[in-house]
Amino acid sequence: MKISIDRRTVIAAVAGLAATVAFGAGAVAQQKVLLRLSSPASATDQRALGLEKYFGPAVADFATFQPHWNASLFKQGTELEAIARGNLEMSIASAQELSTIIPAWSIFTAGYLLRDAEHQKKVFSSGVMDDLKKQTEDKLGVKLLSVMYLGKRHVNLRTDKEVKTPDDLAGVKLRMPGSEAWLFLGKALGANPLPLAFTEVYTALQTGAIDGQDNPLPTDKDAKFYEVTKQIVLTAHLVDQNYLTISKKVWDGLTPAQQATVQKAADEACEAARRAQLALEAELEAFFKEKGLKVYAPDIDAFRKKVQAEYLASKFAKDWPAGLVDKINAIK
Ligand code: KDO
Repeated sequence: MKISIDRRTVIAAVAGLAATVAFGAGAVAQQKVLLRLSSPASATDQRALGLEKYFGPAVADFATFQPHWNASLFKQGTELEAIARGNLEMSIASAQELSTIIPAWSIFTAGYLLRDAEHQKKVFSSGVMDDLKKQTEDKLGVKLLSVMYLGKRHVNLRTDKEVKTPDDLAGVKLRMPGSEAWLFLGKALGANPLPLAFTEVYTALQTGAIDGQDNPLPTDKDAKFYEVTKQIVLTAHLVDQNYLTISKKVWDGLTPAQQATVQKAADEACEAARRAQLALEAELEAFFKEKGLKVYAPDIDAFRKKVQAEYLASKFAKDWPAGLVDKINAIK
């Protein structure tokens, strides 16, 4: 039998095939899970770099990682609510934010509790936080994937009077992120805390609306706070941690293999960012001195004593799970 195919049939067949391919590709693309992350972190922050390099590509087979930096999608502090409402898939959350919804989280907002990056990582994976993590999933629909090291927070001032003890911070207008737990930390340090969004801090320092702010050295460099301040007091009052979070609903919609890939990618990205932050912390003192800032250690014992006493006597401590401070301290 002779099969004859005319030109029109060929064109129609090719067009049909093209449509099938296009539709097929579209269908595959549509099946990809969209993972939008919103954070006030800048695109050059080590956490952002770590996630873009190690998280996005590792999940690309089944998910589109779409980060929005500089709080360009959601305002700082509103991300958890956005996830809970199904409007956002991922965020970089702080214990301070979590404590506004689940008060027990305030334990991780206490100054001079976590000792360093290693301690922070061990505490996160030790099991002592399991109950808090579970409550966060159940009440908020937010799953904590991994812990992120932001660095040791230090006081950074535009004034040049030296600070040795908490008394020297009396009356100093110290910007803190806008939540009760953050403001309490500023007060515990001896300062007069003022709430302000991270994205507004540079201008507030420049204009003198605030006398100072507190952040880890890598953040001070990244946000260029050294351009508008004169000194960094190495108070190391908080080993700051953030958590890489994902919507529990989105997580539950992934296959077990995809969940394992997301978890591994999250851990690797956070580990890379942690190493980068630590390396920067080790070298930045010299950078700031070169820029003309005074960088020095105050009487850390005086700060530690005051801050710890303030926290233990605070209303926050009443919400802390019994025995958790001791368990955290016992992790070596
Ligand atoms: C800040 O607002 O000072 C802070 O350092 C608080 C952190 O918890 C974190 O949210 C961070 O900002 C942002 O990611 C910007 O780096």
